[in-house]
Amino acid sequence: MTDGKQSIDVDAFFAQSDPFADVPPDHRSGFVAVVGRPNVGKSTLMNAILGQKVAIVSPRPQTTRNRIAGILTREDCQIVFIDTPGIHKPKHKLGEFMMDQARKALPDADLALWVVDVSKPPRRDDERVAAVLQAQPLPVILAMNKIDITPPDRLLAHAEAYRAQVPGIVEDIAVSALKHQGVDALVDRIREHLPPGPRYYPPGQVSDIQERFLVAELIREKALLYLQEEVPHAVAVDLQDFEERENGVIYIFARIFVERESQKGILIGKRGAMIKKIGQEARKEIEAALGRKVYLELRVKVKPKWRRNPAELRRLGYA
Ligand SMILES: Nc1nc2c(ncn2[C@@H]2O[C@H](COP(=O)(O)OP(=O)(O)OP(=O)(O)O)[C@@H](O)[C@H]2O)c(=O)[nH]1
Ligand SMILES: [Mg+2]
Repeated sequence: MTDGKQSIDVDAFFAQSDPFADVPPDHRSGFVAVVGRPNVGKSTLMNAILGQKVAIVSPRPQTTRNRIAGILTREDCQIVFIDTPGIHKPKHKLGEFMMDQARKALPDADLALWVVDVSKPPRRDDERVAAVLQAQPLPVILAMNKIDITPPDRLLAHAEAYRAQVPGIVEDIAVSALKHQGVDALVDRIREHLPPGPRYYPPGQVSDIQERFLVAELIREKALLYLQEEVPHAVAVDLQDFEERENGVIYIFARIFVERESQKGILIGKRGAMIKKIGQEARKEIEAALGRKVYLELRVKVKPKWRRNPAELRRLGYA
C-alpha cells in the first residue's frame, strides 16, 4: 500500500456487511398472521413478542384498523408477525376494509396465531374467526391470552371450548401478553412450525410502518383511551403536517375527525380539557418514539359519516 490506495477484499467486505449471510444452518423464518376477535390482546401480544410498541393498544374493541407487520429477529429465526383488525361483523365500509385486512393476512402466511381471551368463553365473533381459519389450509397455534385474570378452573373449561372450534390446532399455549408470561415459550413453539429459511429483513428492522403512520396511530390511541361509548370508533386522525423546524423541534399538525357535532363537543371537552389531555399524552409518547422534541397541534373536525364514504376512507388510508 505504498501508493496510498487501500485494497479491499470485496468478498470479505460483503460477508461482513450482509445482514442476511450470517445465520446458523438451523435458521427458520416465515410469516405469522395474528388473528382473533376484537379486544383479545393481539396487538399487545405482538408488541410483547417484539419488546417494542409497534401497534397501538386500547381497552376498546376494534382498535387496530390496518395490517401491521412486526419483525422478530433472533439468532435462530426471523418471524414476521402480521397483526390484524379483530374479526367481527362489519357495520360500515370501514369495518369491511378492516375485515378485508384481516382475511388478506392469511393466504400469505405460513401459520395462523389465533389469539383468544381465555378468561371468557368463546362468543359469536370467536366463531367467526374459527370459520375463517377453517377455510384456510394453515396450521393454527392457539394463544390463550389473559391468563393473569383467568381462574384455573375456568382456564380448563374455556380452553376446551376454544380447542373444539378449530380442529386444525397444532399447539395451544396459555400466555399473558400484559404480564409477559409464556411469551418466549410461545415464540419457541411458533419457530418449530416454520420452515427452514433465510432472513427477509435486516435485523434492525422491527416493523413495516412509517413514522407518520405511527404518529397518527398514537394520537388515535389516546383518543380511544379517554373517550367513551361510541365516540372512539368515530375517530380518525388525519396528519396534515409533519416537519422539522429550525430549532430542531418536530412540528406536527393533525386533524381529528368525528362524525357528529355532539362527538366534537365530547372530544374537545369542558374548556378544551379533553383534547388537551389527549394532545399531552400523545405528545409524550410521540417524543419517546421519535427521540425528538415535538410540538403537537390538534384540531377537531366533523366529517359526517366518514366511515361510509369511499373517498374519505381512501384519503385516510382505509381503502
Ligand atoms: N389482563 C390482561 N389484559 C390484557 C392482556 N393482553 C391485552 N390486554 C388488554 O386487552 C385490551 C385489548 O388489547 P389489544 O391488544 O388492543 O387487543 P386487540 O386484540 O389487538 O384488539 P383489536 O385491535 O380491537 O382487535 C387492552 O386493554 C389490553 O391492555 C393480558 O394478557 N391480560
Ligand atoms: Mg389490535
